[in-house]
Amino acid sequence: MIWNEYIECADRQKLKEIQNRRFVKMIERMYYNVPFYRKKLQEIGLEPGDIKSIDQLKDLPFTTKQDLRDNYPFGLFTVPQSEIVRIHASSGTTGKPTVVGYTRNDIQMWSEVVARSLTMAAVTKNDIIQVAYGYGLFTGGMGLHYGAEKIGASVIPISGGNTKKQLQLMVDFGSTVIACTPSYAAFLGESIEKEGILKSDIKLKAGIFGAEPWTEEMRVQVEKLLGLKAFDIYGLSEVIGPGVSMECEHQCGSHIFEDHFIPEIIDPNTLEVLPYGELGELVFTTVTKEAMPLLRYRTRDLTRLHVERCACGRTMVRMEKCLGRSDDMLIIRGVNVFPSQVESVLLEMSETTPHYQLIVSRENNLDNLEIRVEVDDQFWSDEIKVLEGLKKKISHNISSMLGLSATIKLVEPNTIERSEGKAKRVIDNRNMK
Ligand code: DLL
Repeated sequence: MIWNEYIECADRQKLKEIQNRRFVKMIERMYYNVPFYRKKLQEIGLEPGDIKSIDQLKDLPFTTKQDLRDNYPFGLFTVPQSEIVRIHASSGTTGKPTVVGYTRNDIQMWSEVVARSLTMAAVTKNDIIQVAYGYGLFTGGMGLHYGAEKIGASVIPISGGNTKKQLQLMVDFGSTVIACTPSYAAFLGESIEKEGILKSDIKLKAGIFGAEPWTEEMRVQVEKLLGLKAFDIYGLSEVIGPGVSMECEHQCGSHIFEDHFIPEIIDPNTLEVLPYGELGELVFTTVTKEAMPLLRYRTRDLTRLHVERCACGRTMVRMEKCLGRSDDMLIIRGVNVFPSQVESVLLEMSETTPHYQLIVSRENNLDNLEIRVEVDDQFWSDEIKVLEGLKKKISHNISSMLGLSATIKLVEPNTIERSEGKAKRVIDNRNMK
């Protein structure tokens, strides 16, 4: 068990003092070592000595993914290459990957926050954890791996995919914890029966799910399929990887490890900081990272923050489940649509599975949203009337949730491609024309 009661349950004023001290040092490191940050601060007439408290964050410039790309590959590193012990990168769908470097201390800090995260899910050295996030440039596999090792749990570094083997080892080794994306967890769950495995042979007690948005309805599904308690873990490579925040047993938002990562919520249009409780874009400033500290990094993730003390005793700010990324938000005939809203509707109905896709097209200048919904085995029917009835029901539920009509296309069980990592929920054909 790894947790830091002194920090995680600290009085908020005390926490702020720690943050301030670390923040001042970080600004200095950035200013003197990274031309990009020096220029940004000089542009607003600030020198390191002028910055004394995180209360000044609101007046400092943002950093964006584009800034990371412009400084590709190592332009934002504050230490010489000889101090870098690891390099990860996020693939990105367009353009150059986003590169992240780690010093030895960064790796230690990362292992610590992941270990604290796993402790929230009651993982101990007596657990056997199957890490089914991808190992490689993606931070999921290695991130969970190091954190679990720090706790002393037995790690199975199986990486993503190879579902048959996953299930076989899960049974043979008696895995008690699984770490993977929620969409892959759903796939693993539905494969149990198909592989002829008895649910009673599976010993899982906790799932550490993240790397993509998922809903409360999805939680219920995966918990049922795998017989475990599902926890949400959040993070992004630019900030560190998984372990930026994590849900405790009370599951009322994910606690952000604020001694390392300082969150703000901004209005993505005006860029003004919003008060606790309001929905907006999450922004992070790192205060302890050595190799690649970030100043007000815009994540594009939309959520709310809450500061009231949690029943677990932790005082660190909690973030709600992400609604989605602002770049995943579809605007269809003027209406904002997040895949997670569609997921909520579909999973509230027992006839459908957690596998769906949103396909957007444009005909005669009019947007059309088609939702491909996979029907549960038990409900699939050869009778057109039955399927038509189901289609109508989904269509009605979707339009009352979204305020938008969508074309529903029911597809047979097991026809939507399963993902081993992050699920691809949206196909937008509008720009391709
Ligand atoms: O996905 C790191 C990670 C690995 C987190 C394993 C959790 C578990 P990236 O590939 O850089 O890093 O993608 C980061 O994924 O900005 C969010 O949009 C999304 N994301 C990550 N965790 C969650 C979550 C990893 N729990 C991007 N809920 C982030 C919703 C999430 N979205």
